[in-house]
Amino acid sequence: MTLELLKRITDSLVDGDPDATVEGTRLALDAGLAPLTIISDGLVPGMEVVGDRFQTGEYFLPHLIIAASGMQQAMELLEPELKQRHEVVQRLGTVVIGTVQGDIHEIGKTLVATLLSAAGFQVYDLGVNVSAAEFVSKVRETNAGLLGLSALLTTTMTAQRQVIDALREAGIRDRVKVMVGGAPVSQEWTETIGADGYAEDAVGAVALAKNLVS
Ligand code: B1M
Repeated sequence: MTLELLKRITDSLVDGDPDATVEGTRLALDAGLAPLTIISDGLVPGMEVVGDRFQTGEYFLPHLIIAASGMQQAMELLEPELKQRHEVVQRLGTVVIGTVQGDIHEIGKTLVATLLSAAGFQVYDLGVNVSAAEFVSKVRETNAGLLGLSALLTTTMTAQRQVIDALREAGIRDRVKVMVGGAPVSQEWTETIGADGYAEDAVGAVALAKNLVS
């Protein structure tokens, strides 16, 4: 039953049927599945198949857009559940997060922001296509101890380095820990650009954030 429900969600993304994605997500929640299981075992595998088919030329941009719309609508259902299940008693710290300039991929970044918020961080999500100057300005304004930079394209991950350089130029690099993530990002890249930490997924990002602020 559980596997069937998760497969139904995965298939709905691959088939480009956002209504079925939302319906499957609602059924999975009603059946008592944890929101994180629905994301990691239902939604993410579907997005991976869509991405792979795009890469091999079997799918085109409209397929990506339709699948992303299904995933986003499902996330709207799951976000309140994710937050509700982590009753927050104290603020762990302040995080500014966004997707770097030139990059409009928002699903992974938003998932990271949601889980950080659910874990007890005060989160300022600047959205997508965020310039280095905007990141610097928000870190200053909020006095955030942590900055999260998401990049999904090999062509935009270099903007993560530009943000770190901009923090240094603004004289506030030592006041904020920088964590980076996104599909093309690696530990090696993190060290190359002088970031403070890298997480492969949203759950890992929460653990890393707690570690960096402790
Ligand atoms: Co785009 N896209 N896309 N896309 N897209 C990828 C990334 C791609 C790998 C597809 C492919 O070719 N297989 C490829 C990049 C290739 C590369 O650079 N090596 C690609 C491309 C080429 C493009 C365009 C250039 C296509 C074009 O126009 N010809 C274009 C670029 C637009 C731009 O940004 N300037 C483009 C556009 C789009 C859409 C707009 C259609 C849509 C995004 C819609 C939206 O976000 N609102 C889209 C989508 C949906 C994808 C795929 C299919 C799925 C991304 C996603 O949402 N995954 C993607 C293929 C893939 O990843 N398999 C692809 C689900 C999400 C939960 O995972 O985002 O990886 P992810 O986030 C994870 C981790 O990475 C990590 O945690 C998250 C949760 O576990 N993480 C962090 C992310 N940020 C983090 C930050 C952290 C820590 C962890 O700390 C701060």
